[in-house]
Amino acid sequence: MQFTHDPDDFRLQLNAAASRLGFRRVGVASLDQSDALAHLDRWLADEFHGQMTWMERGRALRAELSQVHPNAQRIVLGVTDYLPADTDPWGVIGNPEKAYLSRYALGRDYHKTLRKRMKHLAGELAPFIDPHGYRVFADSAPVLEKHFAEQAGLGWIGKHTLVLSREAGSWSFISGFLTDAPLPVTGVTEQPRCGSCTACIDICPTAAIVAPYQLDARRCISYHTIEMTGPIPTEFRAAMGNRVFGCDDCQLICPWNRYARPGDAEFAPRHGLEAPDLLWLWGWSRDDFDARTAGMAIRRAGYDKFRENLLIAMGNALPNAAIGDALAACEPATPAQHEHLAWALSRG
Ligand code: B12
Ligand code: SF4
Ligand code: SF4
Repeated sequence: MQFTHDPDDFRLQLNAAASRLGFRRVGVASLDQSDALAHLDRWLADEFHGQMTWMERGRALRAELSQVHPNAQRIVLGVTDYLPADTDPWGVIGNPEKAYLSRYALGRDYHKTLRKRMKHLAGELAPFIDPHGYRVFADSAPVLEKHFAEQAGLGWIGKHTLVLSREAGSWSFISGFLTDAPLPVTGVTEQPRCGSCTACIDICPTAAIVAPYQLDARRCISYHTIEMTGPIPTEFRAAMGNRVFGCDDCQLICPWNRYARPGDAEFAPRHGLEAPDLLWLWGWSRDDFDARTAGMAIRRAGYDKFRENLLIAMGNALPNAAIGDALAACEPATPAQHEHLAWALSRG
């Protein structure tokens, strides 16, 4: 298959279609990833992935993208902003009676929404290359998304390991598709602009960014509150504060996020979860949880895990009479809840 159209015209049309579909920026990269794979191998060898054994199992596929999509030749990546306006993140983090949920998780689950948009975008390329075989993804395929986003010119990987850009910071999701079409690659990679800044490393409550560009997930609150099962290690519990689903501190402090754009309406907060009272969340039944998290990323953690996280935040809120009473009345449903409850009560 050959690409016979004018590459500049292609880029213009690609950008126009992408912005109609709600992507701030898109780009096309080749599949070269040797340096990134070396970093991945070191990360796995250091066991920084913890219980995320799917990262280990997916290593071979990440390295051989033609196994993820047959005859893959190019990868198209897009970024979509999600930061909701005026949700006062530091105000919530600083108030122990509230619970902090990551800003990415306040609205609709991005996985489905962005895969759908990417599918539309892939379809819009038909005038240039038809038919082309493609596979869309949004954090849903074994692909080193950040590396390719960087290669496609969408930003650079910061010391906190997230992709950020000069025009809009890091509050963005990455999604894309692999295609068997030999599309012209776009753009130049963005000049890294972390310089001598170490703000994200310094502020991390659990010292999870163990060196610039290296994150030990086993220390990261996002991993503790979303990915891992079982009791969260004691050494991290006090530092978690009231962060009950994910963590944003390394982004909140980043100077480039002064340029953040307002988030896509699809990811606007639902059910008042931008600043909920801890006790309101604790009062949720399983049915309440199911009803109020339908179509949202929080649903993935599950009710029991969510309450395991809440118990730690409640321990961190003591002394507080109402929260103390709720803890005293708690009947734990999982071994981790048992352990977190005992820890929380010990702080009263
Ligand atoms: C596993 C995972 C996690 C893990 C581990 C994170 C990590 N840094 O690896 C945990 C659960 C901790 C996590 C947390 C979060 N995640 Co996450 N996660 C992923 C996932 C599935 C894979 C990431 C991966 O490949 N890790 C492997 C390691 C090797 O990669 P890495 O640390 O990024 O290292 C790269 C560079 O830093 C560099 N590098 C590594 N070592 C070195 C050393 C030197 C010297 C140099 C120069 C470079 C270098 O090379 C590596 C490869 O490119 C991606 C989706 C995807 N399929 O890519 C989403 C993804 C990275 N997550 C995302 C988000 C939003 C988050 C959170 C913000 C959610 C939250 N608010 O709680 C946090 C942020 C925490 C943080 N500071 O990274 C977004 C990031 C979007 C963006 N703008 O970058 C992604 C891309 C999902 C998406 N499709 O939007 N995540
Ligand atoms: S998400 Fe939180 S815990 Fe994880 S690296 Fe960033 S600041 Fe540290
Ligand atoms: S806080 Fe500083 S070091 Fe960290 S990503 Fe932002 S600019 Fe880079």
